[in-house]
Formats: sequence, structure tokens, C-alpha cells
Amino acid sequence: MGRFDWADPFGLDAQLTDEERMVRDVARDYAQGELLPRVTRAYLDEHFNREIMSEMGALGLLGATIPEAYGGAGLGYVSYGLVAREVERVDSGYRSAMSVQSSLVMHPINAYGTEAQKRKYLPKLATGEWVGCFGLTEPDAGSDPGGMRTRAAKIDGGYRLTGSKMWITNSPIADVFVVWAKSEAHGGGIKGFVLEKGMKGLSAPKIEGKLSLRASITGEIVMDGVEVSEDALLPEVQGLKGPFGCLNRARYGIAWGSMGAAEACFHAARQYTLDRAQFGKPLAANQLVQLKLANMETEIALGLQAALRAGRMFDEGTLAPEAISIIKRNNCGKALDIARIARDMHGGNGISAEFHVLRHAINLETVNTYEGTHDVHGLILGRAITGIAAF
Ligand code: TGC
Ligand code: FAD
Repeated sequence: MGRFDWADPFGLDAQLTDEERMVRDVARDYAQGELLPRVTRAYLDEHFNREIMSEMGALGLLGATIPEAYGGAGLGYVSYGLVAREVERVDSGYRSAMSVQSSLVMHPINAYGTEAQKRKYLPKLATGEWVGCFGLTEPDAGSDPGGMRTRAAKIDGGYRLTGSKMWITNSPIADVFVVWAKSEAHGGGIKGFVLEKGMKGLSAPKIEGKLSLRASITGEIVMDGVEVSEDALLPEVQGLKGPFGCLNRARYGIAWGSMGAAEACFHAARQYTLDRAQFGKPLAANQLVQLKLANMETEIALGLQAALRAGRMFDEGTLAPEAISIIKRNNCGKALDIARIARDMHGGNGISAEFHVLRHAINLETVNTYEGTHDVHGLILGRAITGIAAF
């Protein structure tokens, strides 16, 4: 029989390739060495450090799966997941910035764009010289993006875009905006457009006062008759499958990332309850505490194994979107429970920023909601199980 490792019960580490372990270590060293020391201040000040994008770019953490010919790292989806796990071990907001750039901005340009668009945008997005954002959600269209109101009217040589997007990660600092609109010239079908900062009629006001994901910057995208030429159109896709193809990748990454946040909370709760004594013995000597730790370890071990399996299927080309719904929904929900319980196990200290657990819990409220809420992913699975769409 093997030896039991409480931090890695199913030997996840041994299931990785040398390259994947190396990527994981680069991301872990960066996240622990460079992100962790800045996060508490950034969170309290509701501030995103823009230079983080350039730092991640320099390490090859942006667009990890994009071909090297366009500045990406040409890695597989397990590597991408491992990066998300390490970054979110520090803060979900930092993982958000990384996953939007990689899955929601670079992926659509790479998958649906022209050669000229790929050459123009991907290398600068990969280095973090340019920051991108992804506009799908609108004030009146969240879970139901098909209800979007943003329109692209046909004009001579291009399009005029009118509408607004809401809750958009990175938009106030973005140089590149991938937005989705119903296009008159395409029978009212949904098409993607790449807009650039400074275009007339385009603005991206910051949303202030978030209580969650405070180290990430979020804003609106307002398009007040923004005129673009034909080369702003992403020609290779039409319909909701365009944005959903991007969301598949980001949701998959979130399944890994949320487990990173959960691991941070589990490890913190373990150490805290070993170190702190009440009633003459360590908190960790109590059955109630051990049960909570056992539950955390179990959910994390299962969640990581499922994410790894999904990553292998992604690389083989056999992963179905519904399987991504299982891991996005399960891992975010479980991570949120774990973070809340870890907060409780820290007692009064648990509400202090210094101990990180409440920050993770509050962040995970967003992670459980964006990229398809916990319940919407349940409904996607319900439809797959029964053949009946209930939304
Ligand atoms: P439905 O009829 O199901 O599908 C319409 C078309 O899309 C295709 N499709 C997919 N294609 C690829 N991957 C998927 N996962 C797909 N899901 C659907 C489908 O085959 C169909 O294609 P076609 O060719 O027949 O037209 O569409 P519906 O309108 O009934 O959708 C319902 C539902 C619930 C599935 C969907 O609307 C949904 O997933 N809602 C959640 C919305 C969401 O996830 N928004 C995310 C916004 S972005 C974000 O949150 C970024 S946060 C990032 C960060 O900061 O980290
Ligand atoms: P709603 O759709 O109004 O849902 C409200 C509640 O109703 C939820 O509990 C939901 O589960 C439930 N519900 C909805 N429909 C049904 C149904 N049929 N049956 C039962 N229950 C239902 N979007 C982007 O496009 N790009 C981004 O970069 C981005 N970043 C984000 C960053 C942050 C910090 C946040 C908070 C959100 C971000 N979003 C982004 C938006 C996010 O994807 C949406 O908030 C999410 O999809 C939910 O949409 P909604 O907020 O409109 O909620």
C-alpha cells in the first residue's frame, strides 16, 4: 500500500507530465512570491495593479494554450488549469484577469478571427502590453445572453454598434474589447466584434463599490454608435456558440481555479486549528474540527481529479460542454462552502484580511455566479439528463 499524503490524497502531482509540473511551479512561485504580498492592500483599496498583466505575460501565463506563432505558450489545457489553480490560490480576481485575457479574448480572436486580426492582437495580448475584455452580459441579459439588445447596424464599409454591456472584467483598463452583438447584416444573428480603446462613442466606466472580487477591476461597456470597419468583425462564427465556445474554456479554468482557492482555505484552517488551543488542547484535536477538515480534503481531492480528467479530455478533443458544467458548478459551490467553513474555524480572526479566508469566501460568491450561475449549470445538466430545457 502507498503512503497517504493529506495534501494530495490521489497523487495528482504524479499524474502530471514534467512540463505540466514545471508550468505549475512557475505559476506557484510567481503567485506566492509576487501576488500574495500585494493582494490584501489591493483588495482593501479596491485596486487592480495593471502591471500584473505584464508580469503574467512575461512568464507566459497569458494565452497559455494559444499557438507559439501568435505569442502564446502552445501548452495543453491541463497546464492552463494548473495556472488558474495557482493564481486563484491567492485571489479569484487575479485568476479572473488571467482567464478573461486567455479564454475570452485571445481564444475568440484565435478561433474566429482573420489572420490579420491574429497577427495584430494576439502577440500584444500575450505579453500583457494590451489588456482585453469580453462583453456578453448586459443590464437586462445575464443568464439569458440570447436576450441581448446590443445591435450592429450595417453602414458603408463596416458596422455601427449601439448598446451596453454590464459587469465586464477588465473593461475600464482594456485596450481591446471583444463584444457580441446582433448583426443586421447577418439576419440578426449574434456576431463578435473587436473594438479598440479610444474609438468614438466607446466608453467603459468602472463599477464602484463591489464587496466581492475587489482586487479585480469591473466595468460597463457603453457603445454609443461606435463605427468600425469590416475588419473589426470576427468572421468565422455566428450565433451563441461563438461566446459559448469561449466560456467553455474559461469555465473549465474556473473549475481548477476555485479548487486553488479552496485549498488555500483548507490549508489555512488546518494550520490555524493545529496552532490555536482552547479548553487546554489544540482546536484540531476536536472531532467537530477534524470532520470539517476531512470534508474539505475530500471535496478538494475529488474536485481536482475531476478537473484533471476534464483537462485530459479537453486535450483529446472529447470533452463535452455539459461535463464542464458539472465541474464548474460543483467546484465553485464546494469551494464556496469550504471558504465559509474555514472562515468560521478561524473564529474572530477569520474576519480579518490578514487571514485571507473571508476574502476568498466573498470572492467565491462571484465565482459561483459568473460564467453561468450554479443553478444555470444545474439547468444545463437537467436539460441534458431529461431532454427538456427548463430555463
Ligand atoms: P442554446 O439554445 O442552449 O444554445 C444556443 C447555441 O449555442 C450552442 N451552445 C454551445 N456551443 C458551444 N459550447 C457551449 N457550452 C454551448 N451551449 C450552447 C448551441 O448548440 C446552439 O447552437 P446553434 O448552432 O444551434 O445556434 O441557448 P440558450 O439561449 O437556450 O442558452 C441557455 C443557457 C442557460 C445554456 C445559456 O444561455 C447560458 O449558459 N447562460 C449563462 C450565461 C453565461 O455563462 N454568461 C457568462 C458571461 S461571461 C462571464 O461571466 C465572464 S466572467 C470572467 C472572469 O472574470 O473570470
Ligand atoms: P440573472 O441572470 O438575473 O440571475 C439572477 C438569479 O436568477 C440567479 O440566481 C440565477 O441562477 C437565477 N436564474 C436565472 N435564470 C433562471 C431560471 N431560468 N431558472 C431559475 N433560476 C434562474 N459578464 C461578461 O460578459 N463578461 C465579464 O467579463 C463578466 N465579468 C463579471 C465579473 C463580475 C465581478 C461579476 C459579478 C459578473 C461578471 N459577468 C461578466 C456577468 C456574469 O456572467 C453574470 O452576472 C451572470 O451570468 C448572471 O447574470 P445576472 O447577473 O444577470 O443574473
